[in-house]
Amino acid sequence: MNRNHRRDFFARLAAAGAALSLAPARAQQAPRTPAPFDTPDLPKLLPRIVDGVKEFNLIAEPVRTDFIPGRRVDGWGFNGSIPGPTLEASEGDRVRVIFDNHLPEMTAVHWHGFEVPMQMDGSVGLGQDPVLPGGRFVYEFTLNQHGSLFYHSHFPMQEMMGMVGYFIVHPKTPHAPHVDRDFGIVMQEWSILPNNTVPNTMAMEFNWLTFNGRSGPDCTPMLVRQGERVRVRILNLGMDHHPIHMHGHQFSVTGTEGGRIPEASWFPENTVLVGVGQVRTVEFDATHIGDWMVHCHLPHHMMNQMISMVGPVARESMHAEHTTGPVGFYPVDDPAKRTVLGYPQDMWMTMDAMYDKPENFGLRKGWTGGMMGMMTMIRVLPPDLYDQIQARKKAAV
Ligand SMILES: [Cu+2]
Repeated sequence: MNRNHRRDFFARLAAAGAALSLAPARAQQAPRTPAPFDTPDLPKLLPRIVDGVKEFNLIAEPVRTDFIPGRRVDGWGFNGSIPGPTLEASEGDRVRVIFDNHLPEMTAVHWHGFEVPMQMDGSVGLGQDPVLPGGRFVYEFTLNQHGSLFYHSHFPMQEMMGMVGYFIVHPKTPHAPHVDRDFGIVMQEWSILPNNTVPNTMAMEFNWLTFNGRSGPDCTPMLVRQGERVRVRILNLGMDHHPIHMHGHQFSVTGTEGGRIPEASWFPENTVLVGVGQVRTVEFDATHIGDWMVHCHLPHHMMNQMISMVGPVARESMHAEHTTGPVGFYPVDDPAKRTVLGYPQDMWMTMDAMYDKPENFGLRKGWTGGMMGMMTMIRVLPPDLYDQIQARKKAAV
């Protein structure tokens, strides 16, 4: 029995209800229900069942949000959220989305990657008329596929105002090996000048980069108990392709926006390039305890509130008294060092108290200093700390 045959064999057994796992250490654990899909910092849109159809109410509307405390943004999203709430259904389901347009201009919803009748595709002009302000359109289709799918406005500037969200379609037969955690991240980029709240959708220089509508250090970390198997799905809808890097573990790319990759084609990486319009799904066994960064590796995407330097850094030589730099630059005591060309460069501001969430409990003092832009964490926790954080989360509700 080769490796793939063995996997098939176990998949069949698991489907038959046997509490089996490919990981020997977890073989005794039951049951094998799929892990819930978790998009930190984003809500879910729950359906009603109407005559056997999963019915969702989706509303396009202006949304006021904060990327970090104090960075107010007026964008457009769905049901009060940027990105929009996560929809979930299963392969074979019939779904109906009652869509209302509360924007001041026309729009529609495109179901990205869905194999649906053209009239349901949300491609305005070609497949349907635009949904006018105050208007309603009812989308209805049967899900004949599974995967990390998503929805978005098909008007490009509306995409850059924030209009995208996950629509996860779970497979009829769960994938093997079983994962204990299933996380989702939506990546977006924004150009918002200081003292403005409205994104400049035409700009090509982005100074705010977000995971699930937040920038580091405000991205709520993904919490994992040591030994668990983890899936992370990463969606990109912006103007740049983002190489997403994870510290502490190697992972396999196990899926794309088009579906599951056969295991024989998996390959190891620790940085996966997620192009615009794509989803990349990665999986790994969380064996190493630690607070591991997950971030875009483009240097400019690891920063907040970027503006061009017009101060000391742009000048050839400066007297020491003029080069102390704004608050937050790493302090240099030696006046001679302050005259080094190029100084200052990187920011160092720690704001741990501002991000005192249960999920951040136990992080090293000063952790906020290095977390900016498209940056979050996977915290692989020892069982006692994991339980302690869960208790704090419960107490905080
Ligand atoms: Cu990036």
